[in-house]
Amino acid sequence: MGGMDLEAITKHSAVHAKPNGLILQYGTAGFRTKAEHLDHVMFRMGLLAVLRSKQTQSTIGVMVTASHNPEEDNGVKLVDPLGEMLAPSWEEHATCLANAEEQDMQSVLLDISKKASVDLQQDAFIVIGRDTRPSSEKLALSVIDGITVLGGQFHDYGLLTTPQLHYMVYCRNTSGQYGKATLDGYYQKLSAAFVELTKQASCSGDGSQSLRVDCANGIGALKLGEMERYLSQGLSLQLFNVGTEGRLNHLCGADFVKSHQKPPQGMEMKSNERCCSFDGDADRIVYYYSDADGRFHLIDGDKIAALISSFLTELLLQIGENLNIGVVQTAYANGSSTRFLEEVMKVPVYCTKTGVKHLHHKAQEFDVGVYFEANGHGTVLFSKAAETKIKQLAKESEDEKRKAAKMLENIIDLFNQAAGDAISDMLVIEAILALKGLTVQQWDALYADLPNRQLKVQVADRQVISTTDAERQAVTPPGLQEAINNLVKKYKLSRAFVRPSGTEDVVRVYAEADSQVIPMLPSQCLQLAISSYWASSSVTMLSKPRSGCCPWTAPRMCRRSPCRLQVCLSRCCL
Ligand code: NG1
Ligand code: ZN
Repeated sequence: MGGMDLEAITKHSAVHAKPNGLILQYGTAGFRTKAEHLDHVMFRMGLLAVLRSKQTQSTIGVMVTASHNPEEDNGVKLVDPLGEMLAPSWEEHATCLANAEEQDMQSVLLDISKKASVDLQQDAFIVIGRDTRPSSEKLALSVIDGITVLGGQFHDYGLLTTPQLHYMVYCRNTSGQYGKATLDGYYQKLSAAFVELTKQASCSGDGSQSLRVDCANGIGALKLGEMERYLSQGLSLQLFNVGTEGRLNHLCGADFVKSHQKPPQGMEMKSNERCCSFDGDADRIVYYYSDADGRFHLIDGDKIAALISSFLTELLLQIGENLNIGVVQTAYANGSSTRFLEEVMKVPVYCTKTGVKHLHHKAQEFDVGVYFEANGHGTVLFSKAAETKIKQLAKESEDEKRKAAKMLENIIDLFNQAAGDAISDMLVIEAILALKGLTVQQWDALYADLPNRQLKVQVADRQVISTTDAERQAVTPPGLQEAINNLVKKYKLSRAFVRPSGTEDVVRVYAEADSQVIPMLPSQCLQLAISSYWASSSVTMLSKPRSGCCPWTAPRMCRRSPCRLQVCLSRCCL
């Protein structure tokens, strides 16, 4: 078949053989698992990227990273032409190709080409980036092997943050209109916008203090180090967890800080000084500080969205152009943040399913779409019409309006419009704090978070739980949602939900309430999930649980093996 050397593909594929019986799924953030199981997936994603590039007649990105996962994991995701996540129909192709047995590789490739109407005669161009994991370099070479055997051209950027790769793809597919597709282009664009934006900042707030950054022992350290030169005197940073000693994401980084609600190890914190943490591939950021009494205060993605939306709303009011603004959150957003945005800021708030592709998509519906996950992944998107209007006002309008429009113009450049980006978000936040003369404590005081807890549990089949209403309501097992509602209605401002994770083999439980009961709520919800599962299944328990052991632990208690919701409530899972 023209354009596909099937013999060469078979030969190379044998070098990247799939481990027997391994089945992987292209989840919300691509493939993720132990690095030693990923060689064949990388080779095959190289092949798939070529097909996607031929089909879209555009440059496609391949990022090798497992974000906030432990160092021994790795992963890969494809980036679509405008820097967005891979289209859903291609996620299915990716899963099919990754799981194909060696002898079926040729037919699966041909099948995808046919289904997606790929013109195999087209040229293909792929850009590749990788994080700092020890396994990433070799895995990126396997991607390249897949690209070249299908006749694709490529540019390997080497070490990049995930959002930098998204930026490169976006630049290349818009003929440089979005920016120059080089690291220098990225740093120049962001730093110029930051310097311009902060020119009018006063010296109030705590702008004169340097910002402490926990880099999760990941790529963020390297890239922030490179960027500091461009910012000259504009921003003073002190980097911690830069990867010279600790392990990636281990006891540090945005995910650790957010989920444990405590400071990372390896960071010296002085009271009331602002600190932030990136995750391992620098697409998430959370802020925090400890007060004079040593109490830790987390400022997560929700409060970042609140700060940014307040600032943008004010500027939009000043230019007076009726541009609409919307904030997009997920079920994990703290109820206080939603109330603050809706009731105090009077900004419309929308809830989507977990996973940035859902938020990104929804945010595209607005002139100004602010989206953040509570874990600190997010950005702001501006419609083309809004951008054109703002640029025009920045040139033509009278003084006050022009000043606001110019600020918005710089903000558009400072946000990464392709993906949530810890570096870009950090610069936006620092600029806003400086311009408004706000201290980190004043920012924190916008509203008080409701106490909340999350837990995750490994189960044999997480799909026994299915959800609706942006994952806020469980549909199965039957009776579960009702039981949760009955439980939480006893407490003020309380809410809880259970959902299967899209990236790990776990069920997640989230609860919030204005109450001391909060540490207990998630595990109570989990117990409800388990009892409703047992109530709805025909599985019979053989024996009473042993004391000290949870009733759902052992498969031996169940006649039907394997039972689908074996979970362990022992401390190891919580
Ligand atoms: P899952 O595993 O589906 O909950 C997690 C995060 C998401 C998103 C994805 C992709 C939570 C509760 N979930 O998804 O927000 O960031 O990973 O990385 O934080
Ligand atoms: Zn990440």
